Amino acid sequence: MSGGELSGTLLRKFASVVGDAHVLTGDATAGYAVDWTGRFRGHAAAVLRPGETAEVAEVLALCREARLPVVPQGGNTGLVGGGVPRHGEVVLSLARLDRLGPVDADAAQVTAGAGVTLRRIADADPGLDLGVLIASRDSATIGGAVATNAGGLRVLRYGPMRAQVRGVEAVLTDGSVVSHLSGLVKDNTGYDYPGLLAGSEGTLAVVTAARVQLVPRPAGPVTAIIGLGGAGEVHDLARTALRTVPGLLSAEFFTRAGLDVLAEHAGLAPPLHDPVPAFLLLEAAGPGADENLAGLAGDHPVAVGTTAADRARLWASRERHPEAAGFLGVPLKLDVSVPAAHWVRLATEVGEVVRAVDPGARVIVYGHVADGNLHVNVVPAAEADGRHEGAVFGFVASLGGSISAEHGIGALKAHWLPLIRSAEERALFARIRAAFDPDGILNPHVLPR
Ligand code: 2HG
Ligand code: ZN
Repeated sequence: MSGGELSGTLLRKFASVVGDAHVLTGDATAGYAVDWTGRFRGHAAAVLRPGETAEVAEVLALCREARLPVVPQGGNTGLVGGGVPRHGEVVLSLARLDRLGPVDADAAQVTAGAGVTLRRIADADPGLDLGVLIASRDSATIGGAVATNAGGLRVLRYGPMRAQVRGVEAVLTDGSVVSHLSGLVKDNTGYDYPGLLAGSEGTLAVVTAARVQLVPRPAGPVTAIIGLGGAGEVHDLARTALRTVPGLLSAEFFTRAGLDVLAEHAGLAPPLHDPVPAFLLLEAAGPGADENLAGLAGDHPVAVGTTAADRARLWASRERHPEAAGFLGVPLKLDVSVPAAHWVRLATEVGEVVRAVDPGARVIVYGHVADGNLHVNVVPAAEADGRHEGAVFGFVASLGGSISAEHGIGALKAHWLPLIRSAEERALFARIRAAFDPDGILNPHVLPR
């Protein structure tokens, strides 16, 4: 069965599980069928909004019985089309699973339903914080962040989402619930399926809750934006910061090109008045953080913020970069990483690589310099027929890099997975997938089978 053909009987069965109000069809599904960039659009056969894990299990069992493809969706902040029903699938929205447990102060952990936003988890305890910080934290939910192994602005310090996960509860397509939420740090009792589900992009099981390790809230954070001559200087200074600033939390890169777009279209005030081409944002916490950052800036132009308001103002220059390309057109968001030694080449040459296949394309680069991760936002002038992805991913592969540093493969990159994963690896992926979801109903168009 495919989208648009759901029988009244099946819709009534769904409604008997989740309630009439939570089976959406027709126009009511529109917001669930497009990503926020507008790049990925589809059509949902129906949107189902269960409120309990048991309802997720019943709904999935019904979908399996009907061989109905399902796209799990959290806050719909993904950038690779992984949560959009591009082929008329049923959308399984986990937004209503929004129960946040009490913080376990002894373990510094909390259990959150899949629909809890990252902001709520970060704010759950005044002395603790979530190690993963992403710009979309007000909408992005923990289920989606686990399923995509979200990265973000503090990976250099705390690692990606997988590193924060101490356990998950998830529903398999046969309706069975697997749950391992005790949060033990040491627990060698079999396969680490929570680790496997992290980054599985909704292809193996539906994550309904996660047990998350929290980190001590950074004390006295200081944010600095340093103006530099180019990506080479950014890379060198970020390396020095990694070696010499013990409380370093973030090392972020952006350029004047992106800032100019944000100034023109969003009225963003530039952080520095000096006409420098490249910027390094550093954030550090703990004793000596401000002296450490001032020492690193040396004679370069620098803006420093220590109050919440000043830091937020400085961060806006970096955190609003994902919006910049959207002011120029419908962007392609390519998210790549390379070994540290090649990052400067990637950052300086990728614009030319894109323009070789589309001379009129606009390219805005920024990213997480300490992780070798660059965001290449492309606004095509020529048809978006795969030429941009092909050019960038081919270049990245030639540098020994990855075509997805943090956003996942989704639908956007599925075609290029063989560039960086061998036939043997992909065969193993397929076997794992078949073991979890033998009928292939979960996100069938995400990650090739
Ligand atoms: C970021 O680092 C996000 O800001 C989004 O990963 C990147 O929109 C993008 O391309
Ligand atoms: Zn990022």
